[in-house]
Amino acid sequence: MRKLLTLCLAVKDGKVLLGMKKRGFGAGRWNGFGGKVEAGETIEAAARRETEEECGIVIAEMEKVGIHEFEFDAERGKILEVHVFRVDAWDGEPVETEEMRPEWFSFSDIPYGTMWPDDIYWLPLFLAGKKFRTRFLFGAEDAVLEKVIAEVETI
Ligand code: 8OG
Repeated sequence: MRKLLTLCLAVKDGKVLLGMKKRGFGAGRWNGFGGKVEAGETIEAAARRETEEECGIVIAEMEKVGIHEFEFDAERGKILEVHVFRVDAWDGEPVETEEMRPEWFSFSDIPYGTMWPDDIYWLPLFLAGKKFRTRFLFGAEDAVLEKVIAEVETI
């Protein structure tokens, strides 16, 4: 079984916009914005919808830069396929919502200690403008048990 999700990271002037997830899956961690792709929805439409819902900005320009496949040891066979977008232009200003508290972070000051444990392996590629495909297997307490990180030319 495969579930499609999106993850959107806005960048501007050497900073990336993250949000502190306040509830649900990944609560207590800084992350980009995104969520599940709904039935009948394109991946891009889901990325726009979730980003607006979670921090109020309306995406004007974005590019797909990566695809992750996440699997949990306790739930083998269920793959979370997360499509990652770099957001280069948008309308509005980020605002706190019930789900996320947005904040800008310098590329040199990313809070990896309070992010998903896989992020430290691929976010540097993202910040360097690379495209990537990854696979991660998580164990207890989301420890990374296996990882494959490939830089690619096209997504
Ligand atoms: O709808 P919901 O908030 O549950 O969607 C989960 C969000 O978290 C979605 O944007 C995809 C993202 N996400 C995962 N796993 C991981 C991960 O390991 N690292 C990062 N950075 N984001 C993840 O589902």
